[in-house]
Amino acid sequence: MDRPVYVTRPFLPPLEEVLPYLEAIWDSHQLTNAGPFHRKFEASMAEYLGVDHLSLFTNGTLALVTALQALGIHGEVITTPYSFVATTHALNWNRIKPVFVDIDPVTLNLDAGKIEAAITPETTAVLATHIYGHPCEVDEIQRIADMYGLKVIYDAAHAFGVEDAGGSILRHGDMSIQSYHATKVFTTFEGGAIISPDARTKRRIDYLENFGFADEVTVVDCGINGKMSEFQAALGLAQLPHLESLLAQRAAAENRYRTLLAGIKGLRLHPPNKAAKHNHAYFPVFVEQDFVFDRDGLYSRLRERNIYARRYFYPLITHFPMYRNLPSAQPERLPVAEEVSRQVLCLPIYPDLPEEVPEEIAAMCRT
Ligand code: T4K
Repeated sequence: MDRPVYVTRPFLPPLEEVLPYLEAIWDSHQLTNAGPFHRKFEASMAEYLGVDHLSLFTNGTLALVTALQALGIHGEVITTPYSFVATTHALNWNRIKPVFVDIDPVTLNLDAGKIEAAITPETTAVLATHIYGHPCEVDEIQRIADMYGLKVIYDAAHAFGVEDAGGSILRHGDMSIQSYHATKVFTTFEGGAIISPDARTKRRIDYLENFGFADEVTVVDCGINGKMSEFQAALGLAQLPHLESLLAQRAAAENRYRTLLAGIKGLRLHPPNKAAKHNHAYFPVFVEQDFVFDRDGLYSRLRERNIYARRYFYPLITHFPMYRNLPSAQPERLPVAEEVSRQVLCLPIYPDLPEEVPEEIAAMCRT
């Protein structure tokens, strides 16, 4: 490729659509602290996603750290080794012990069938990621949580706009978090949100993200500064009108890959997302033993052609020094995650992905 092709490329709304927002900010001098764009974007985003109680955050990681605080999670939390490291770091920041459980070989989400065996008297919650936007086994996870009195938190950083038959995937569990980072389907440069189940919980989240202030003189808890700025909110408002067409372009890119890469020996495609509405956020492929190269060989050959695929998620979180000595992090306890992590390569996918990219990758894989 003439120009580098990265795993993703954020959509930016035309600058002339953003400028009026900037002019209004320059006019009002309201830069942050729940200003008019923040309020409008929060309401618009909740409406778009089909949820009632959404609190904007400055990024997804702080949203997750705060969600765990708000729910009073402590002790041990059952979680997945196959996610972005922020999922587990958010537990660590709350001095919570992660207990890793293997993933399902098909969905690559936390294997609900293995949760019960990992529960101890210290377990207070399950933290699962809807990986690549594929919904977790939400009903089974809730059944187990109800039986053992556990909370459920979903890291929905990849699941922007994903819906199951009943509506937004974000309505499940006790809380879900989102990320609007530059690399995500929907971006405010940095950004995130917590989706709460009711207005009371949202109010508490709104206190917690603003140092715990309930009003000018009342601090109700040890909160943090997790607020989204007016600039980020303005970017969000400018992006929203473009979303549906961006999702359609992503779907077309995924279809192109599926057609061109079908039937290549040793190159396994992730099954299409079964969700009622999907966001085509990632396009992972899995390099098996009978492929012409190994996974890193394919990764390097693509780089030589200026195509920068990424190994999301390799290494596993359980390989990082702050987690690898935990008993639940031992490779023999996580055989599926270990194997998938060695095989995975996420190919570039974004709305204006040049058509030659899937063609070039397919041609290379077929040589
Ligand atoms: N939970 C999950 C499951 C997550 O995936 C994430 C974030 C979080 C929680 C935490 O949410 P945030 O706190 O981030 O809101 C990236 C992102 O930094 C990270 O946000 C994301 N997950 C993760 C999956 O990927 P890197 O280290 O791969 O990013 P980077 O800078 O290498 O970017 C990848 C490619 O994207 C670049 O090669 C080019 C393109 N890119 C990137 C940026 C930052 C752009 O074109 N423009 C840009 O501004 O981690």
